[in-house]
Amino acid sequence: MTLLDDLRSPADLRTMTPEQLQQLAQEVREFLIESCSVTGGHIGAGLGVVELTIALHTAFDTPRDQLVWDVGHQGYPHKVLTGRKDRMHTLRQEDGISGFLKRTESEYDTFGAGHAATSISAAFGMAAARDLNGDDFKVAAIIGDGSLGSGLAYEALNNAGASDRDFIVVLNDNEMSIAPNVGAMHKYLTSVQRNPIYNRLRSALGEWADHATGVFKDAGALVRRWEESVKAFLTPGVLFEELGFRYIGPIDGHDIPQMIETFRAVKSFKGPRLVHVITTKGKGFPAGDHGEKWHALPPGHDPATGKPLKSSTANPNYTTVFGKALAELMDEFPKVIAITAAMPGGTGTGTVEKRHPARFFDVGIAEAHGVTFAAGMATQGVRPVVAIYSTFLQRAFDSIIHDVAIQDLPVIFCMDRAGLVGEDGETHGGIYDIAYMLAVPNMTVAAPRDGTALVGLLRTAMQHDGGPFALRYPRDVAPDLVGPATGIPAVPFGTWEVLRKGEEVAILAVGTMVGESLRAAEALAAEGLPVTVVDCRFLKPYDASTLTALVASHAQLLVVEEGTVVNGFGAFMAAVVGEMDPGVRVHAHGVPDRIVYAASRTRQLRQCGLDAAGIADKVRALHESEALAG
Ligand SMILES: Cc1ncc(C[n+]2csc(CCOP(=O)(O)OP(=O)(O)O)c2C)c(N)n1
Repeated sequence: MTLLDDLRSPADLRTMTPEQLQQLAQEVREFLIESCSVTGGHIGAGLGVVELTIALHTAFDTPRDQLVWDVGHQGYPHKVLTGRKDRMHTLRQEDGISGFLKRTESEYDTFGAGHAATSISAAFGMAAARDLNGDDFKVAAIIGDGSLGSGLAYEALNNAGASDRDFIVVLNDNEMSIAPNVGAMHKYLTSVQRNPIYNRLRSALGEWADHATGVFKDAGALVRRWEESVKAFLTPGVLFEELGFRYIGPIDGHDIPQMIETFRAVKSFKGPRLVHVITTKGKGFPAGDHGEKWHALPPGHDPATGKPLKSSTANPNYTTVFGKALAELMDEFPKVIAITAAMPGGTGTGTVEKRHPARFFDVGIAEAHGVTFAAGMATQGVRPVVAIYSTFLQRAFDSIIHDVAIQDLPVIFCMDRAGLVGEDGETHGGIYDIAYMLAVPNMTVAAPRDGTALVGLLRTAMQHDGGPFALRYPRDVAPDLVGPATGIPAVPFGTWEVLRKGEEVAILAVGTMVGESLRAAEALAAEGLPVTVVDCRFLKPYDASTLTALVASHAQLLVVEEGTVVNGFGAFMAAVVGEMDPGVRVHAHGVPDRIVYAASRTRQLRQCGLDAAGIADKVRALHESEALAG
């Protein structure tokens, strides 16, 4: 039996010796490396905070004290220590435990997350409610240095620092976002890390002053005053101090006894305080602590090297197609630049960083800023391509309307992970972008059915002499092999393509749903039900002449989209067709109005009826209802 096998709850940690806690850290690390090699997952961040998690649960009285982890991807050690070790083999799977933290999963998960930089706001809200309720537990937000670059984090610090509430922020500084961190805050933290000498002196003096008695009492007060007056010049955490936080650190985030001692002391301090902890992302991974490489690993990898056990022969995914095409098209379009919000690898824009470094901008985890920054560039004749996942672009909705659309600026939005995203689950689902982009005046909205169409539409967007242009594409392998961008023509603006002609029912398919609809049509044709299939690659502006012809020749239109059915393309078409010919029925078939939880993307599509079988079922049902009505 190991210590980890014996652990029943975090309360057990509080009875362990420092040596046992150290051994436990080793066991947790080994367990996670092994377990994630089967399930896959975000291993890097968790490996970096094994000791920090142990120290927090030891020093704080969890679950009474509330720990609020930012993003939640670093929560694997927290899961293992809070009774979920035996379910780790179900991580990120259908009906399994989440890859992030989730209130319904454990009383220790105080606040659900997945998006970055919410922890300080949420934790400060909890502290405010605690005070209103007359409670006295502790609340601590644990946020990474990458997420600290986000506007939301500053808004929260600004709000909390002006209060005198009992409130703690733990800054987990590993110098990494997913990629190496960027920005002035990062530079500042690095300089703080490298200059801990004064801080140590200050802590020692402060402690002495606090405990000075007798003849030294006056000297103690003097030291306190000196500390106050010089700290503005010398304290490493002066920025946080100026924001109203008492700064403690930097401390070694792998030294469990030092952290426990610090957190215990910090618990007794008053007002907002920030503890700066230095950790190494991916620590202990057998192949080295390479933070970015081990950020996330696929299911079925070699625990020693991180390499997948099965080699993949599949086509490249849309991200790869996009990144390569963008870098190539930028040779032809000298005014185009690329913007990422801390995800050069995830969005494929790392290719631009290599090929056109001066035309590549990583703004950090700052989606709203990234969009308004793009708007500013667009006023100067530059054509920005903003590559942000559909789910994270939600953060920038106001910037899209207020800064881009109202001024009709030619910003190109490339929304990767649009649609169902599989194992990352409900926090990362890209199912709202059709609804939110269609609602924006001046916005062109387009979706490719394959990789070649993605490149063609990207070219169309770069050539388009108009306002903003949004392109959505899925977390999936492209169904085709894509040639060099130079050989791929633009897709004619605002057009649809009729791919298959049938009778009675026409399927208006969007992006990923084109292939599924064609497969459905094939099955239906074999049953004597020939249906029309249209690739609606432009959702807005829609192809009015093709739509008019379809309305004239079909009794029913089935709009199929990998996005929420509420206010999506189906709803849009229903309104348009209702005006054209109220006799034609329009049915919206998309992601139902419910939360779609983690499962493989294939399973999620099945659950929503968004695969060939589900689409064919829908057509059959329409046909039967028409036959009954007729
Ligand atoms: C709003 C938002 N944008 C982007 C992401 C993608 N993302 C997940 S983790 C991460 C890096 C977080 O870095 P940091 O806060 O330093 O935490 P660490 O991974 O180092 O623990 C990013 C960019 C996200 N989760 N949320």
